[in-house]
Amino acid sequence: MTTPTADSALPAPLVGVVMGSASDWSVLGPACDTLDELGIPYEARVVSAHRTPDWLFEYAESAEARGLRVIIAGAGGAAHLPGMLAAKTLVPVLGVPVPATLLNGIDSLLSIVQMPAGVPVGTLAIGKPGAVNAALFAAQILGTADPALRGRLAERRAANEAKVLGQTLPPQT
Ligand code: RP5
Repeated sequence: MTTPTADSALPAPLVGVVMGSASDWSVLGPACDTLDELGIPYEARVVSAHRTPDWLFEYAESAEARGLRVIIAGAGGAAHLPGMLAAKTLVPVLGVPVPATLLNGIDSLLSIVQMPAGVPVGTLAIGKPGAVNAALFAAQILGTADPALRGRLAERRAANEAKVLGQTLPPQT
């Protein structure tokens, strides 16, 4: 099946970044940027639970054998993509609610977070902050078995800390 792709330049993806529609790319793109920054190979694909259900099953069922260790799944509206993926694989799934409807992502958040007991989906914040945190969470999961990656994460935290500590407030007007 041919779907839009935007893979990392590195070979052998460890993280699958999937989204329900190409219209979700502006939200999920920052997750890929964060994975790039940390040197984590990924693949990015459009996989729709309701428009391409057979492709969803194929993607989830082949994920582990293809070497994926974490899946980041973003979707808007009813947002059943992360839960359906999680139902078909033991690879951990991190769900990112996308603000795609008049409900601004609250619908997606509630749909993704309310998985019944038995099939977990790790749910992040709505929109780009959730996408970036999903990438960082994926990095921390991979980092449990990759000391060099843990080091890069620690450097990133230290750089953010130094940035905040170096901030000064402008004079009040
Ligand atoms: C969901 O419906 C997608 O994840 C997207 O957020 C939303 C709207 O999709 P489009 O109609 O823009 O393709 O399946």
